[in-house]
Amino acid sequence: MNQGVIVKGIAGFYYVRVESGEIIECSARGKFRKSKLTPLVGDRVAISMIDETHGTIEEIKTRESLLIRPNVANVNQAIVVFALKDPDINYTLLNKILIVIEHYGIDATICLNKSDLDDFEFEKVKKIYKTIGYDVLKVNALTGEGIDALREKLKGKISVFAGPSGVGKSTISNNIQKDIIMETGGLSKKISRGKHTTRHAQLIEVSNDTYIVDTPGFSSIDLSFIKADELQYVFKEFKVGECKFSSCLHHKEIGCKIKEDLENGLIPQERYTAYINILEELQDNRRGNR
Ligand SMILES: Nc1nc2c(ncn2[C@@H]2O[C@H](COP(=O)(O)OP(=O)(O)O)[C@@H](O)[C@H]2O)c(=O)[nH]1
Ligand SMILES: [Mg+2]
Ligand SMILES: [Zn+2]
Repeated sequence: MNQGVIVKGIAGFYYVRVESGEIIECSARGKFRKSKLTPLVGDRVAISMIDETHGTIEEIKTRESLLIRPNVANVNQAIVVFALKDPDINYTLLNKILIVIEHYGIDATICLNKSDLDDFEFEKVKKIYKTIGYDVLKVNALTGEGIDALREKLKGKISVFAGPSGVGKSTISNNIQKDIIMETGGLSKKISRGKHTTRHAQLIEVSNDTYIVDTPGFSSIDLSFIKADELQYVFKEFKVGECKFSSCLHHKEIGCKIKEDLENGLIPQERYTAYINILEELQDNRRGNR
């Protein structure tokens, strides 16, 4: 049996990249349909071969994560792209994206592009987000500066890019792919997209066992699926277990450990402010929905 990863799916066919580097066109065993388990791009699978280029998916490995939009399994990390300038960083959006990523249980790396336009904002972002455990990279997608460090972060993982439009996601992604093609002497196989098929996400192989998802994730950030009293758990710098009040929202309560951490500089003020703003937004939504 061959092991591989589904890099594309179209109309009931799945394209599985196997260990030899070949792409095998596969159909799935009927048992998956019966158990309502649909193979997804990103799934790690075991296949049996029908002939040299065709196979059958026999087994789908347990998924480590599952994104809904784009619908991709086993994404390990999100590269959250913002521009240092043009457009300016929208911190509310950055925090909301990080919340969604935490909710999915995948890692996040913050990638700040357009380093040529600014050298002041980067230190500010780094100070806030490195403190709380996110890696913060600086790149210039036009010159390729910083792209090597980003490529290093991608190694051995399935990564999705996220961020608002105009920040340089496509330019970064192209830059990464361009270098890959040069590395492999033009052998990199880009799978052509069928002209009349629905647009599905696919994986682009950038080096051995290293993939990027071809469409950006988290395009619209709707946090209404998070309950107000659960928001605290997706702020990873909040040591919520240490707050002595079990139902504390760390807002107006007196003697709260989170607010103590804030005063002692263990939680950045910007993050606490974001927490309060989003908390009130979630509470308002609930009231509005009644
Ligand atoms: N000055 C500068 N412009 C950049 C850089 N990277 C991308 N751009 C420009 O920013 C604009 C938006 O880039 P694009 O990749 O389409 O952004 P996307 O919407 O996030 O995919 C384009 O005009 C790019 O040429 C950079 O590092 N520096
Ligand atoms: Mg784009
Ligand atoms: Zn508290």
